[in-house]
Amino acid sequence: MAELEGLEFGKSDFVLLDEVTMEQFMDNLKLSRFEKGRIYTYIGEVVVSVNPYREMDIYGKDTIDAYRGRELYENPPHLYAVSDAAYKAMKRRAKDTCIVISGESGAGKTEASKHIMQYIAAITNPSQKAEVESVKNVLLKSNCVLEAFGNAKTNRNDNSSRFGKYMDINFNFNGDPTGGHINNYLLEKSRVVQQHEGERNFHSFYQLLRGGSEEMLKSCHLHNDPALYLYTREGSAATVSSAVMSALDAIGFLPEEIRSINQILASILHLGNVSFASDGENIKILGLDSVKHISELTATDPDSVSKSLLFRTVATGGGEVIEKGHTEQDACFGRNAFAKALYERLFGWIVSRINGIIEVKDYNPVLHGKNTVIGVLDIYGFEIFDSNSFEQFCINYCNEKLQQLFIELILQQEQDEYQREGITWQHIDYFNNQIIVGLVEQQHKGIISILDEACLTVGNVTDTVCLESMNTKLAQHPHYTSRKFNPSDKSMDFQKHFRIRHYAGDVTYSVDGFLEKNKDLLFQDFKRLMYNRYHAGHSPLRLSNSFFLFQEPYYVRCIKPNEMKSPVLFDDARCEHQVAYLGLLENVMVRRAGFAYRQLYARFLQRYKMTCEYTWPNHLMSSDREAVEAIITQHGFHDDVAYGHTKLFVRTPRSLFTLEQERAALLPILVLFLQKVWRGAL
Ligand code: AOV
Ligand code: MG
Repeated sequence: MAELEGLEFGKSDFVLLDEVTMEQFMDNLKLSRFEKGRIYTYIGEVVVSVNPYREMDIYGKDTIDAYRGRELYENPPHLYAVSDAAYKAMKRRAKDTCIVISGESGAGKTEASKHIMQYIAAITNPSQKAEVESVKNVLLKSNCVLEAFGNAKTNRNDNSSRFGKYMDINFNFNGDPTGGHINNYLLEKSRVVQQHEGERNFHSFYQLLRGGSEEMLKSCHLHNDPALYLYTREGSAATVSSAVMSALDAIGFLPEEIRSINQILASILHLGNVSFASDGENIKILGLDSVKHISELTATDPDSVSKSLLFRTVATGGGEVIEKGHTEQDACFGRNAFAKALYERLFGWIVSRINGIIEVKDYNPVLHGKNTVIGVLDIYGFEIFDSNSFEQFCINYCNEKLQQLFIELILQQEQDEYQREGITWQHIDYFNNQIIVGLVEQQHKGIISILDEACLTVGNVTDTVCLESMNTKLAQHPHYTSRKFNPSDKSMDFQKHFRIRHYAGDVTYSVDGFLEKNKDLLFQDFKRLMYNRYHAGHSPLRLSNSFFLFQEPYYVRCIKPNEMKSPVLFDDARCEHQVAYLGLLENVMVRRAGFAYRQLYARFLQRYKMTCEYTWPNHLMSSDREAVEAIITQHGFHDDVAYGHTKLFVRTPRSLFTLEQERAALLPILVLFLQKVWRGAL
């Protein structure tokens, strides 16, 4: 528990509250912490972070130095302390760790992930080896590129992540980064062709138009005004940086690759400007110049481009293949689908290219020791808009799943372990959102199964028919409703809407386009990612529960203080709502009654036996447990521990810290001793 801050900053760990009530929690969060510029507070090892919406002077080199190698409770709460804890755990125990960042859209997840990466980069490679420096450089710069292509302004966040990101950093036995891997999940590609009012397309388009050199724009037949292109017309032109081009260069993209990226972006913009007119019978292309540019930029024949925009190839009953003319509506749909697919592949290619550059090469476990990993998970946050579609459904499901993992690990497993170990324990109740996860993913009855079934059904199954099927199958579900069950609710349409009571709030979804989007191949990947619980290998199944069996997770829980992006406003109701649905109060209760540290008797003994005369070098007691009791008694920590069937439980980290210090002080003496033994002096 962090104790070094003065009393004026309240409790730096919510576990220390006099009473665990919502009132005390909120007072501490708002009055003692946020309003005094203390944006981080702990619940044990979990960091609660409130977005300050202003530059904070807490990320400089001095701060990094203050946290380097220190224990959590030695300094005021900070992301750096948790990053250091994850790093130390990985290094000391050769264990993979991960940092999971959650919170709603605009709560500060992506910023947190960047600070974490920066910290890890800053504290590693003290000997400045060139190859390690270059890996670190690529890892840091890749954020800038991923944000350019995967982030956009939404109504909730000016720099909103429109994809999920899980970044692995690999370390050698020295604890220096040797490489990494980025997994990206479900890019919101519909944004390429359409944005909500007040929102923008991906940053990359504006960066190209506003930041590209005159020569480059000319070669792509572009003008620098986003208003000239259908796909960027809606979004106002905010200031853009051209940092992305230099980042691509610094990462190692070749000049011709950068040129190709620009050409694909330009082709997408030109595609948007192709429109169609119908004479009643056939349709024709308006904007042949755009077609010409596309064909030049993609090195294809203009006639083939036109043809692919106007016709589709269909198989007849007799096995023949014929070309069928599009209707005007089909043609627009096809054009948009093409633009989305192009962008999606471009994004996928950029990520795999970065991965190719940073993948761990020539690693020999025999020579270099075990290769360990720290993962940083930064997904798109829970979001509710005026109109919510399939994309929001996926994003919110993803958040629901993350909350479920948090509950399982922090609230459930912790309590299960006390029970298993025979530790006296007052059970804490909490809301388990498994029921909502089930509503979405349950086999046969869940929403995804219903959608899959509809997609497989031959014949004219429409989104509305699918909604009816959901209404029938989910009528009894307490977290599902639709107009059918709520005839008086005029905010919902019979044919169109259903509502899910999510852990973070009610969201009304419109089923328009659900089936089409569900068929999408990328979504299939996303589903596998979420579903598969037993895959132990590398991505793309990182969010599955088995993930946590192999990695030790650390949590950052981000809170958005207000909807205005204001640095001074703390909206009590909105914040309290987030604290409630994130389960933070329950987290405090479990933690408070709980124990910060636990270890198997044998392992504890192995590490600390040198600190006690009765256990060094070997003990003569009848069990390891008794030997551990001897260590604890000698240090006077008896009141701070509980003895389980197989493990020792330590309440506060301070006791452990004392033991660690003593061990560290004794180590040089021990080394001298051993050297003498080896030399035969003793
Ligand atoms: P998100 O990742 O949680 O939303 P961001 O990390 O993008 O949210 O944060 C939103 C904005 O809040 C940033 O662009 C900054 O202006 C500000 N901000 C966040 N954290 C800090 C900080 N520590 N210091 C200063 N400003 C901060 V989303 O990706 O939309 O779910 O999908
Ligand atoms: Mg983000």
